[in-house]
Amino acid sequence: MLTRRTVITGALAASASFPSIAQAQNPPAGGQDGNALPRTILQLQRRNIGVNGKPASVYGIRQPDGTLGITTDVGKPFRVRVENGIDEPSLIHWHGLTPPWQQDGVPGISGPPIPPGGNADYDFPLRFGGTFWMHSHQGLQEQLLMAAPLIIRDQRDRPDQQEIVVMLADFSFTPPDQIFTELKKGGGIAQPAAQGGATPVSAKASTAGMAKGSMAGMAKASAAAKPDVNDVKYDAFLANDRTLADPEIIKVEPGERVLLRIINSSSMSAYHIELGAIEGELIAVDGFAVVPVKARNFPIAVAQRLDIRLVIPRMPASHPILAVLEGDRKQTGVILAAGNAPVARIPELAKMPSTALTLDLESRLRAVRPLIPRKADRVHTINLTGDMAKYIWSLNNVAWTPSVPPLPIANGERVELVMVNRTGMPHPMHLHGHEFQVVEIDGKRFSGAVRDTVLVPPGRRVVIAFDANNPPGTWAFHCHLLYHLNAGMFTTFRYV
Ligand SMILES: [Cu+2]
Repeated sequence: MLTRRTVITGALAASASFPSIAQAQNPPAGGQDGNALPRTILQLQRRNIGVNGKPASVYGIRQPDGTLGITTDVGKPFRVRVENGIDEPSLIHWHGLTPPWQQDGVPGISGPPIPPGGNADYDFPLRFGGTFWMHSHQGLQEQLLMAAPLIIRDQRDRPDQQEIVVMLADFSFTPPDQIFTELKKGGGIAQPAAQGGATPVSAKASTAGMAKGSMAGMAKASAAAKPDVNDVKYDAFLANDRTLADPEIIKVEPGERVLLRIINSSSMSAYHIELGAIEGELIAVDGFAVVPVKARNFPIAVAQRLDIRLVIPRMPASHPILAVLEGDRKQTGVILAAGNAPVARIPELAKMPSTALTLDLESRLRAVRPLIPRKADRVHTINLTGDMAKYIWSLNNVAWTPSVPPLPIANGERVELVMVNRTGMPHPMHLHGHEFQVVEIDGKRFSGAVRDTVLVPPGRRVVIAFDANNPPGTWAFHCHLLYHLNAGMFTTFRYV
């Protein structure tokens, strides 16, 4: 049976077998700096935050001046030095960007992790702008908030709007390796009844109860009838490191335009973004423009981003921007304070439990710049598989180890990935190094969003297309739920 230890040691063994990649990192300091932009230093650090009135030691990715992450401009090179200031190896993935494969930040795939006290340099062109993020791909560090915004401004960004980044995270006082051990033992998991082997659980059976459920109905519903989400019981949900007991309060001007850049950096948690009385305009997902969609709430799966334009009403008022955990009442958020209105305390529980995320919005999204229509040169079918009871997660029934052969792709091909979720849980699937387009949901073709992470709910079939335009190398493809990834729901593509 696959254990976390075998995955981790396997990854280390794999990185040890890639000595040539070490040379791709740490080029001579200043070797190519010349007159070009200076390198932005990003320090991997321990830092302390307060959660539920208690101190918490977490990680952070900060510039020497304290700035979390990076804000830069499209067209500039991404010239960064990562300095590892923590006491274990680490490596940072630039989620959604398209660097050369050795700079993609996946330990054992792109290169070795950076040892404590070491550093690595990155330098590649930024092909597009938008809302991205960075996070550790090493072990379970992401659960300890080793993540930060990565914002690339472009011509879409109007000078007359205030930009507000909202970074969502799930937090536990339990150490991440203990969370994983308990998941493997079945502790703390809402176990669906009678789910033995890798048997598909009917999506309709597991979500219909929630969709229809009143609170009373929910309370009576058996575990099997609840949506199979939220298998980790978190202590808190954070928006910009804070809970609603002490939320970030952001000054805005009545009548002003705001661009919300919402980043779901949670390890395991998806949300419904609730804008309250304000109607927002969704203009991009995962950094890529979509035909605008107006609504007061929007779903966001793990690792996804939403760019939402708002116009603040002219009356002085405070406007909570909330993220309600899917299938639950727990919520987090920030408060936009316009004018001199009092800021009301927002409870940490919503009045009603929310539903599990669906593909309703995904199926309505349309890319502003879709891929050029073209027949696929290569199609890979990837069944999302697993065993909830043993907490083994896999692709095509193979839990990843470094000896799993990569799936082939070739330069210049149009590749389609047919993802079929044969488990009872939703999986947000992420492809590294290539933006993709959602082109089919359950047999219906359409010109959907261009993005880097797409949710595949239980029982559903989602097809994505991408151009194999970032050779050579080996690229990760995985479920972005941290403990699913850690359990083996991961594979690679390799240019052949
Ligand atoms: Cu998953």
